Amino acid sequence: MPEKKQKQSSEHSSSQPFIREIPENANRERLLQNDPDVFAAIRGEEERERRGIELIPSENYTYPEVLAANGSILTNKYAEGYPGRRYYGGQEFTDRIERLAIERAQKVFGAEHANVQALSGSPMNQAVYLAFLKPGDTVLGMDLSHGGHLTHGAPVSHMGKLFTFVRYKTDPENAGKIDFDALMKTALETKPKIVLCGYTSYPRDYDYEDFKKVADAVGAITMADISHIGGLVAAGVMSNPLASGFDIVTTTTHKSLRGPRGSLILCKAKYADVIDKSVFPGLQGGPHMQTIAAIAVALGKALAPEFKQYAEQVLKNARALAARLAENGATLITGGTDNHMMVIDTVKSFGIDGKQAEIILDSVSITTNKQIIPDDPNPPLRPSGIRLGTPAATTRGMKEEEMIRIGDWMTAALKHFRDDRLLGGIRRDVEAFCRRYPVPGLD
Ligand code: DSN
Repeated sequence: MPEKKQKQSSEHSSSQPFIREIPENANRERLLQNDPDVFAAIRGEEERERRGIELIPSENYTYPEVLAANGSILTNKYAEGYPGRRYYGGQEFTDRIERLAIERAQKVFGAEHANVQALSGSPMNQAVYLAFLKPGDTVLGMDLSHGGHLTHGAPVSHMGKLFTFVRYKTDPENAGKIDFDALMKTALETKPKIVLCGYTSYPRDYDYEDFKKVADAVGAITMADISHIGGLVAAGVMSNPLASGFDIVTTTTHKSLRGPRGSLILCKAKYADVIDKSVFPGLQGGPHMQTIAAIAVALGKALAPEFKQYAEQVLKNARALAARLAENGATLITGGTDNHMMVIDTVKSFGIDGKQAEIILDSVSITTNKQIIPDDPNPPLRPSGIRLGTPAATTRGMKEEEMIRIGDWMTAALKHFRDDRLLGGIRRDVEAFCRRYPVPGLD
């Protein structure tokens, strides 16, 4: 090898980094100097997240380490393909990162195969449908108003137009139970290719074995979208559909899992190839390597014993908050919760719709979201309820005692929403209370 080249390669070896370490805040400082408008908006959001109680059940505060990976120079790199099989050069580190994310996902969830590239929740589910279905094929999925997701066949979604989604419902008067005899009958009549369970507003756990029986009776693939409870399944505090023999499990990584905005598709080894090809090149181009690095970090955290304690506390907090809200006169859809979330029928409880309730709670620095309830007579932008959950508040260190205070503030505000003085007082109390609970990545 010529002398010059040898010298270059030793200069650039990983044991002798030739880049300077950038001081932690230098990039923020540059943003402040060069784009004060964007900087100010980010600062505003930081302050909002610190000042109030975050109860949207699909949100969380991620780890500082995830923020570091997600904001890294990995955003510069194109990496179409999979580790060891890329289309562009320079993949030494991206391959290492993606392999780490895959191995950790397999370990955390007990999965035979993991794809970590789908950009977020919607493409993740689309990739699964497109892997197994032809246009017009049938999927059995949960009705949107009973807790299903937009990508589970809502008529306004592209997937709802491309495939035939047949909806099943729950019995809100009977703890949200699903009638599996009826589901079996529907499956035998409609011959779905996929039997899908999963939710965004279903406050209960599933019996995955029953879904599997239905799917097996018609030779369908079993698919569970556990986006909301991904962290709780990872920690082993809620049932894992893979343990019941499910074929495909999808989850976003930014909800109870506390990672970056991304997703995982977990599946049996026999589906690895069809799933990987469906994500790339079927649906997407270059994966977001900064996100994949941040997913690897979050999955590393999920393997630690502290994460199980966190997940257990999320559930305890949800039970405590649900119990207090019910004691204070709130009507909870299905009568309670088995997971991290609850849905309140605000029309029945307080005589106001979900949009009004969301605005009232916003005004006292408690963030929730308006929510349709089963077979809601009201439209989605003015539905009959709100949805709330405990992952984010638990991340800040709040426990059952704090949940009781939050339940009291919420019901006082919703019952006496015309009393501006009372609302002002609650807001001050909430904001003073929040100062005691640090936000990871900010405090
Ligand atoms: N937007 C997410 C949720 O809040 O459940 C799912 O897409």
